[in-house]
Amino acid sequence: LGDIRDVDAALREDRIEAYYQPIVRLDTREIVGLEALCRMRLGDEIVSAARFHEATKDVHVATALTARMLALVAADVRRWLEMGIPFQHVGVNVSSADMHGGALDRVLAAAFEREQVPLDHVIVEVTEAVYMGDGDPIVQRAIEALRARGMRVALDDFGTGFASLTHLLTVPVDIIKIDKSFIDRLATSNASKAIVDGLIQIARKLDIKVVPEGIETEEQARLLQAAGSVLGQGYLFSKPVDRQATTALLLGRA
Ligand code: G
Ligand code: G
Ligand code: MN
Ligand code: NA
Repeated sequence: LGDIRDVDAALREDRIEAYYQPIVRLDTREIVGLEALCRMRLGDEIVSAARFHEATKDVHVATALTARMLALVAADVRRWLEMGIPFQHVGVNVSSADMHGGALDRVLAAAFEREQVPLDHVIVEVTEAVYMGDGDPIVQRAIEALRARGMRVALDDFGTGFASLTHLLTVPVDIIKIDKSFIDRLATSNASKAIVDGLIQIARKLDIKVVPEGIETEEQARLLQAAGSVLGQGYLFSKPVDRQATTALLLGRA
């Protein structure tokens, strides 16, 4: 596993699946969106993306995996829209290879337009590691191109890169996803609490939405709500689940 050949085989044998984790309103726990996460089927086992992350450093594997995920996600969203589910948005994760490939906005637009899914339902999650230092102009242009087509951009794992705040000066983003490491220590570390409170304030003043990630306890949810966060994501609300389970969640029947 984690080997390029394993991911290649999974792609060829149609063993890549899209799982989804809900993003909820902290006050009502209503689902407002989803994050799509790729999984590999291996016999009866479902393997998480963390375990084949190494292979996605290969440009061809990363590109093929993104293409497959986009096709799966776009088809799922079309089904949910056809079912009349008041579905707001889905986040897709993209890799450094995708961002540097030069045509990411076209690839995404083509995938969703093929399923007649309007692009304003799409959020592109760009991980901080993709930025490397201060403002890669290629990444910046890629983000601008996505937004020009009506997609929204989220900075994923926000706070883990040493230039996090600098990005807010140079890159036009719609959403920041506060990294789980800050949420883990929210209730026990004054520094974590201060940083998270500060990020929520900064985001509000910049008209950027925040999604704290990795919420596992009611105490964390309460602290985040008190700090002014409207939304949240984490195991407290739901783990990532397959398409059928996601449909049940969206219909309120889970
Ligand atoms: O879902 P999981 O905990 O396995 O995710 C592990 C890591 O893999 C996370 O950093 C997540 O962002 C990344 N990841 C999950 N799904 C995808 C995907 O479809 N594409 C890319 N590029 N990364 C993904
Ligand atoms: O890097 P990225 O933020 O895309 O990673 C998302 C991954 O984090 C998902 O694969 C998901 O499995 C994992 N995750 C989401 N919520 C929680 C949580 O509450 N606790 C833990 N341990 N992992 C989570
Ligand atoms: Mn993500
Ligand atoms: Na994250």
